[in-house]
Amino acid sequence: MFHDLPGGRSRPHHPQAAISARVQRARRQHHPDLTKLAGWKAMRKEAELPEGRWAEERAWALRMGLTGADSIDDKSIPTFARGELPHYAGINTFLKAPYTEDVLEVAHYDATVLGIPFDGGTTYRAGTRFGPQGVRKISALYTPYNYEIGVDLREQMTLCDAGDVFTIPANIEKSFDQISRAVSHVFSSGSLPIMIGGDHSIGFPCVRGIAECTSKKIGIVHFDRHADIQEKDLDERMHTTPWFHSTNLPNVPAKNLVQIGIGGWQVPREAVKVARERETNIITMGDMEKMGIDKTIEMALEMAWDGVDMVYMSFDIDSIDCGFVPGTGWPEPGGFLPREALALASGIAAEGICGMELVEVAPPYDTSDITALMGTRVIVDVLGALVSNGKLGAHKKHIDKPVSIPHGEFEGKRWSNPDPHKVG
Ligand SMILES: [Mn+2]
Repeated sequence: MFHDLPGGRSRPHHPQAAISARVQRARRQHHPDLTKLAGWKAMRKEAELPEGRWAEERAWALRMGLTGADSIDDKSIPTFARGELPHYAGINTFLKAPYTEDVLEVAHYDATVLGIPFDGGTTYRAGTRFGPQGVRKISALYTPYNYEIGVDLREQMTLCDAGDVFTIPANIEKSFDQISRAVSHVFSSGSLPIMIGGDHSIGFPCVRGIAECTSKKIGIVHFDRHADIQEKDLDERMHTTPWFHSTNLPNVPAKNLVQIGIGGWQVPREAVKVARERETNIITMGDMEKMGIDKTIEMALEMAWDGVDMVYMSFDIDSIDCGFVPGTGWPEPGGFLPREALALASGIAAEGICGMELVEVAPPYDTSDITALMGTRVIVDVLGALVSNGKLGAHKKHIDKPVSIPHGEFEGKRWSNPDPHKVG
């Protein structure tokens, strides 16, 4: 017998019924349709991925790092750690990508990571000058493969790390000029520029660096809790101002600026006035929650891409709830959950981007590298989305005004003076 419970449910009343309910449950569990799960599909998809680059990397590691000791059975292990393994060893670049010490070489890679260690635009607590180092350090944790989307970045794209821009700590404008110059060099080469900040003031020189290499129009998708669109803050172009100056550029229309996640108690009213005047598009955290992730992506893409040729992505790590990203300059509760942020960033990247920045990671306030790890994850998820949607390199056809920056002349080899000073 079953007692009817309020709400129409019933529960077994005597032992016999309880046993039959258990049997029924057991039967249901005998034939689950695993093939409907992403987990099942992803397991099969891995078999389709090539492994040639991984084999090449191991062969290269043995050549660079010499063969390992006789006692080591795995003959792919070198004496000197080179390449991906072990994850705790090595001189870190982002994802242990090749370091293009000669920046002319970035042209040979699909994407280039560029560190921008600058926190002179910070209006509360500084520390993002260590952002590139923090992100690179924890990025060594990752393999280039993602199970769920079935992508192996090492096999399916080429990535390099061009190191950092030489910023000038006490001078925002000189730093901006250096940053624009560096970004324009990478963008002109055809490689996709991926900037790791640095505070959000770098948004303006990054966009300017791209915008000057093209006659085409650029939209911006901006993830943040803050609007960052006032003209000046504390009398300078601080990290609260990048979109005011970016949308002053002739080929960066304000109507194509989409700002996602804005809200809380840190949005200056001055910024709101500018957003209203320029008719930018603000989607609050609450809007995103009500519409859902897919609808938010759809709406943001529609507004950002309306009448432009390419879209730039700016991701402020503080758009994520500060409980997950303590290492940032202006923490604000009530932000994205990590999985929401990652899904949104991937969804925007799926249509292609002409460059991206990941800003406001401040390692001095970080705990267990979690903020830097989150930043790493945003970048690799964007790369994964670009690869899996075939959008890597889509920006190249819009480079119609490439810049060329002369290099200085230097004879000889660094650290090996053929005529060293003799002591005595
Ligand atoms: Mn922010």
